Amino acid sequence: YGAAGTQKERTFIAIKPDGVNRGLIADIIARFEKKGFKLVGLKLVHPTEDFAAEHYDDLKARPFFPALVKYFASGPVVAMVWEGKDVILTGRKLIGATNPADAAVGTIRGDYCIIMGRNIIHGSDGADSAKHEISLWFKENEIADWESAVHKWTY
Ligand code: RTP
Repeated sequence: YGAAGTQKERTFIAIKPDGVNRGLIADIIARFEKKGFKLVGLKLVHPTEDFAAEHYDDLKARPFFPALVKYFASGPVVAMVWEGKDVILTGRKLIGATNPADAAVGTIRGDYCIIMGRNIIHGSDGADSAKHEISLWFKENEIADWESAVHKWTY
């Protein structure tokens, strides 16, 4: 379940504190929804610095790591799990390049931010990190199963 390469592929997406603070939650969710992906996990969390450091553990040797941890723990974050075919890679395309100055117009970062240190959104960069990040942020029973939903209730 959640396996890369299938329609059940899953990725972890987080709207960072600046994205939340600037009122971009609905717009960002709308972009993923309109693309056709399924939202299967969603919560608003204010990460501690320890948790932020764990999330960005692979970057701990980088000079910008302390600033990154402070930024990521500076306010509530919208943590999400999105599902669909190729959602990891396509999600990264919707997000745009890490440096907003290089992000194409029409991408989330290309449209809404200017600098690398305030780039409003995170997305898993591969199957392994997606799996790791989803398990770090979500318990098994916090992930919704759309197949069991009663679709006839929507018209
Ligand atoms: P993310 O993990 O947040 O989706 O970003 P990414 O894969 O596009 O970029 P990554 O290299 O993993 O870096 C993680 C976040 O660290 C901040 N950063 N600052 N030189 C810098 O000041 C610098 N480089 C990276 C960004 O917030 C980046 O998203």
